[in-house]
Amino acid sequence: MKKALLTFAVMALAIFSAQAQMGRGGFGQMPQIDVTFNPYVEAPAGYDAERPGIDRGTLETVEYKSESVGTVRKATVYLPPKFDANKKYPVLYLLHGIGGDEREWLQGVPNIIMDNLYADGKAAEMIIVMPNGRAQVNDRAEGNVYATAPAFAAFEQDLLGSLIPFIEGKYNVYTDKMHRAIAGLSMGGGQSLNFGLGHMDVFAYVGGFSSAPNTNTPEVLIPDVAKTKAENKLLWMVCGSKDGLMYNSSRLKAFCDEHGIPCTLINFPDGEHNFVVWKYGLFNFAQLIFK
Ligand code: FER
Repeated sequence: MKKALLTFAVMALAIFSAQAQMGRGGFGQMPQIDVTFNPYVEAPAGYDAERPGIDRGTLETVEYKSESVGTVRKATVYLPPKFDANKKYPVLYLLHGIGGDEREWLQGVPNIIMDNLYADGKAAEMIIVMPNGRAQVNDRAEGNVYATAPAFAAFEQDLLGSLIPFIEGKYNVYTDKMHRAIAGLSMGGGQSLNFGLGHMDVFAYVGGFSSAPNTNTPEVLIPDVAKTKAENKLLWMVCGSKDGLMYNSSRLKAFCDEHGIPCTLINFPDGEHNFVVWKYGLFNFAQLIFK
């Protein structure tokens, strides 16, 4: 009887801790890699709240012809306050998750976060392009969205071959790697790490927020340590401490630490797989690029 009670207690504890590790990310229990995180610094109160009386940027939707998909595709574009067509801007490509499209990031009020940063003089002026990263003919987030994961990989061709040339034709923007950044949330984080580190001649600044299982292994992302050290200017990540996807970020951080590659990973306290973490990601990443 005593033994049965003990067995029950041990089992209950095991189930409890497994659930605690899974968190609300809900993507199953994954091996967690032991890693030294960078310090978490709380974002100031109101950083994501509309502030009265400040200059505001604008949001617009653009359409471009995708050579690789064979359709006309949409992207949301943020232009900074006092946008001036005669001025040249750098560009941040900001990518969404598995359940999203070119409008998903609007839930994270990127325009408000950026307007506030500009009011405080804390970010370089930039254009933000929020594309649809599901590069297939029907790119709506409908049905079993997990089955559309291959289209997120296929976005590499659309981005490099069609979207970037379109943006660089439509807007007065710089066209060198030092003036291009790529970041994203979840599937978009995986895309950013894959495409950004895979094309260091195109993007100098790379950010992954709660990056998903589409993230390549560190050995694939960084086949040449010396080259990455020389060519990448920023590798910045954040993930919620309760997000079951943490291992995608932590194994890359561990690899970078082992090989002396500058890399940041912030463990967002009690963070889940949601816009609390992703807004924080944009707020911080935007202050580090194009400077
Ligand atoms: C998975 C778990 C999560 C996966 C993708 C995700 C393709 C993406 C989540 C998101 O974008 O929010 O196993 O496989």
